[in-house]
Amino acid sequence: MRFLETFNPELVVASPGRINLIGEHTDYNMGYVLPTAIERKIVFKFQKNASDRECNIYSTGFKTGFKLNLDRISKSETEWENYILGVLHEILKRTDKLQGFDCTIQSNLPSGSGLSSSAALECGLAFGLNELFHLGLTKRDIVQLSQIAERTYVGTECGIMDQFASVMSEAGHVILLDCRSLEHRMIPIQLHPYKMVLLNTKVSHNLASSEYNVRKHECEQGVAVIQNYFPEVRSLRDVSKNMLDECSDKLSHTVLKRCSFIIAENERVLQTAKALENHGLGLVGQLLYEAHEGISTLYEVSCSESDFLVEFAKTNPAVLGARQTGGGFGGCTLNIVHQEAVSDFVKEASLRYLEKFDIELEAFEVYPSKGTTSFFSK
Ligand code: GAF
Repeated sequence: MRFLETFNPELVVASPGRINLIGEHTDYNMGYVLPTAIERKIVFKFQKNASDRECNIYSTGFKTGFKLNLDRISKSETEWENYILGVLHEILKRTDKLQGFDCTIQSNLPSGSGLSSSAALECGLAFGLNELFHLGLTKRDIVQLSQIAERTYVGTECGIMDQFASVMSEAGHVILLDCRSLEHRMIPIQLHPYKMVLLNTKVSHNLASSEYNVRKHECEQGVAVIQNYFPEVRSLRDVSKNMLDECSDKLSHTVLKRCSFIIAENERVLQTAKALENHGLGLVGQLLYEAHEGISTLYEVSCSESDFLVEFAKTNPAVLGARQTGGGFGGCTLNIVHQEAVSDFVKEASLRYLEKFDIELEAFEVYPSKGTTSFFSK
């Protein structure tokens, strides 16, 4: 693209991916989650350009880019462009201060791996434009408009967790987030002598986005039935196990499984937060295994590759717990592994995984990291 010849960026933004320690699919059920940003990120570089409305976006990884006009924003046929276009659409609804800009994007965050490269892309763009043009958006605005962008332009009816974690996280902490009120508490996470290790299955089954929305609708179907008995219920977050038991024969087998998972998972988030505060890492590990069991058998958003890695982790006494993290159908498993055993664990897992699926496993340690950061380079 032409602008690259003279590109002289004035603002740099680092927009991180996230892991979720526990609390999967609870966000759109208005429950609790326990995520944190990681140090893998998307880096944006921005400059204002001379035009009023023309913008250029270039991805150095994909080696491709596109031009757009702020007066003619509409959905694209190219999926990744829709994350950008959706955010611009939402910003333009809120302010008329946006003007022409050029931007490059570079990532070391594997996409489609359950680490939320989507939210990093949306929030990093919104964060950068907010600084570049003094739009006056709060961090919470950035989180919320990014979520809406993903829903309307990409079509995933996502919850708020990923955007919130990418923007708001603090180093050394996980966020206990109430996805209904957005009240949150930073919980210090002391893992020593354990490490968090991600094993990337390198599969992202294309069921992921279609089945995601199906799960959300199944939960809503459950709520609609439960409300006949408990009218005060607004979402699965308000339903206890006893309440569900009372309505169980009115729910289809599938919807009952989905609801059971969400209710138990929500409880597991609160138990995990408590265990972290009491340095009960052993219990955290056990809850991770329980969560994966539910993800696989009740919510049915796992896959044979993730299940294999979690089962493998269970055979190693140096692993406290493991589960698939993120939306599902592949991506990464999160493992809590004793620091002295990490290298053998990764070696053995890689060998077994290669033998079984003929795929080279990717493994890396992650640390709870700070949310979006930026600096002006001029
Ligand atoms: C995806 C979504 F974007 C999140 O909102 C969340 O629902 C997650 O899947 C599952 O916990 O990452």
